[in-house]
Amino acid sequence: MATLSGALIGCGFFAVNQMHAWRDIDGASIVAICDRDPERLRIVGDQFGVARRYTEAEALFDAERLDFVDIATTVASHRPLVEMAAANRVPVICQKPFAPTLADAKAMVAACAKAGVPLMVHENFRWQSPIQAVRAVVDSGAIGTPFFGRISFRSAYDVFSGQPYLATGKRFIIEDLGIHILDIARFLLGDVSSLTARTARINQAIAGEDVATMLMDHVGGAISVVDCSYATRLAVEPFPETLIEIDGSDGTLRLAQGYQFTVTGKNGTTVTDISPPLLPWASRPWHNIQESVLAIQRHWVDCLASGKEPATSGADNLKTFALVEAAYTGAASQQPVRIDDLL
Ligand code: NAD
Ligand code: 89Y
Repeated sequence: MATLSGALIGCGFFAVNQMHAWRDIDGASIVAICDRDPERLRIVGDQFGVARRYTEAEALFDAERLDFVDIATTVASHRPLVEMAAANRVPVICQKPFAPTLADAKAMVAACAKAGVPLMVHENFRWQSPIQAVRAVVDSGAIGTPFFGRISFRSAYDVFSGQPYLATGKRFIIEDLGIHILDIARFLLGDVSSLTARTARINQAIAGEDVATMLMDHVGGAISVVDCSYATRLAVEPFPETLIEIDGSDGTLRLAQGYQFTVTGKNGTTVTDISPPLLPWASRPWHNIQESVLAIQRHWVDCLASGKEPATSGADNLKTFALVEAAYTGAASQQPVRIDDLL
């Protein structure tokens, strides 16, 4: 396969994982990087041996012939940068949260569609190997038709030291983390017709909500509870594990802390350890997120080569983003929100 030439925009905290993953992928290479902060540009450029460096995205697009661009900045810059990629006819990956609002997200999807440019949101949690293993069991029919799910992320891990901006926004856990867990619920149980939400702020030192509980009706008939907290102190800190319970017509599955996976079907129960691999450049406890970065970036390269739409395309991500918007409006109004009314 010919090697695709990519550029990374945004060389901050999380982009380092993306750069490691690009180095592990045969079909793609990062030939240029961009960051407004010259110090971040220097650190990442030196660490990964990238000589072509830009402090302005316009200059990057003007000077480089690119097969794709990988946007790893924070949300405020996503819309202008995605629209710049579309205007330059460059296929684009954009980090989550895709946009500040659903209206922005729709405009970004429309801009890429109009330009005929592939667009993938870096919605990586569903690419964690334990989550893929759960989906494989659901698809196998071993537990029958799912009628209930609980997708849960509860932790007291200090995410603010690595990502200080998370403490300052009016929106926190749903926009930052819940977005992944809502996406996993869609991935496992299908699209959602209505959502009811409640939120709370337990840590008074931050601006946004750090606890969210959401109840969803899935189009296929299942009900799920998605619950997220960064205010939950446990005996053993589970960050960043997503715990999953699904009950089906013929059995159940449980993905418990420590990646213990129990499946009970018509023929009995199996218990397996489905811990994710620790990649050579990864470090605990982030390793499940880090392996999913490699997986989603591989998927992007496969999709560009085959012309397939990425699983978390911009169009797909609108359906996850709508759940985020519904959770905020529903928590404010204390009323259920119909998802079709938003899309
Ligand atoms: P960060 O602030 O550490 O890094 C962002 C970088 O982008 C900074 O160096 C900044 O100078 C640069 N930047 C901002 N606007 C720019 C512009 N217009 N042009 C060029 N450079 C620009 O942020 P982070 O913690 O690395 O987070 C980046 C994104 O990654 C966020 O959207 C965050 O939600 C997401 N993230 C995703 C995961 C995941 O698992 N998918 C995990 C952590 C963070
Ligand atoms: O930003 C978040 C994400 O996407 O995964 C975990 C995180 O880093 C902190 O909540």
